[in-house]
Amino acid sequence: MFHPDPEDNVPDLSSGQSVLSVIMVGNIGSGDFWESFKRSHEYLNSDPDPMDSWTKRIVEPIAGKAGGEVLFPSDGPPYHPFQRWASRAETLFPSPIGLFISSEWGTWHALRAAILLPVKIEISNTVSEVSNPCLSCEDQPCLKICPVDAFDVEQGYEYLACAHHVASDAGISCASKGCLARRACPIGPQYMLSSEHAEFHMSAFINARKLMGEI
Ligand code: B12
Repeated sequence: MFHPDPEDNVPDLSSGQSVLSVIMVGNIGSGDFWESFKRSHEYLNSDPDPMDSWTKRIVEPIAGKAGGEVLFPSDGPPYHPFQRWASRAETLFPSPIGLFISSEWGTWHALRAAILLPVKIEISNTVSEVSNPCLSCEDQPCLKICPVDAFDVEQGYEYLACAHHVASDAGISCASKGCLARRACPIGPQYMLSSEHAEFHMSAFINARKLMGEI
């Protein structure tokens, strides 16, 4: 949770009230999150974007009871700066592959929703002394392993090169177990997504690119 500053670009509530607290909702790794999702009717019925609609069904009533509203990472474009907001709520750092990283669970978190509240909730955050683990990572395997060099510190993330590779026969490892670069990171391997969970996101990524006519 965090108390937004103007630079966070948190919009007002639809009533015009200012947002005084933001609760970030997400998952770290697969675990119970993935098992609960797999039991949802959204997943079992193969709804379009089932994780988004499942999250919406669960989180919106909770926010509504507290007089709040919910924003989702997929709202957009333009997208809300969920990575920035997550790094205001937790100690997270930018990694060279664009994903944000924790010194504990690596890049294995994802954001599912942000609950905006018109009240200021007390936060008992302890000040964290940890620094960005990427700064002391000499080998940087995440930047070396991608077969199509989709990650370039200067050029950024070449997502079309990534998508073409993942959709090809040569990209079967990324498609079925998740991004090779993300898996090469030495931080928090115990939080790595299960193959089934990773494959779900990779196929959503590829199907969206196909729908857009990009690959
Ligand atoms: C558009 C998008 C994509 C596009 C990227 C297009 C492109 N040209 O880069 C596509 C569809 C390709 C994509 C793919 C994936 N994405 Co994406 N994506 C987004 C989305 C919806 C919007 C990003 C955005 O434009 N934000 C707007 C800006 C203004 O927000 P911001 O927080 O201020 O931006 C900060 C970061 O973007 C960061 N940043 C951005 N690029 C870079 C690059 C470098 C080098 C660094 C250091 C920082 C950095 O700096 C900004 C300032 O803080 C976000 C959700 C969201 N709403 O943020 C997810 C999000 C970033 N994606 C996420 C993920 C996990 C993925 C995938 C790994 C999913 C998968 N298939 O498993 C893939 C593959 C990427 C990979 N192999 O690394 C997660 C990241 C979680 C994390 N640990 O950081 C997010 C937050 C979604 C979520 N639900 O959690 N994604």
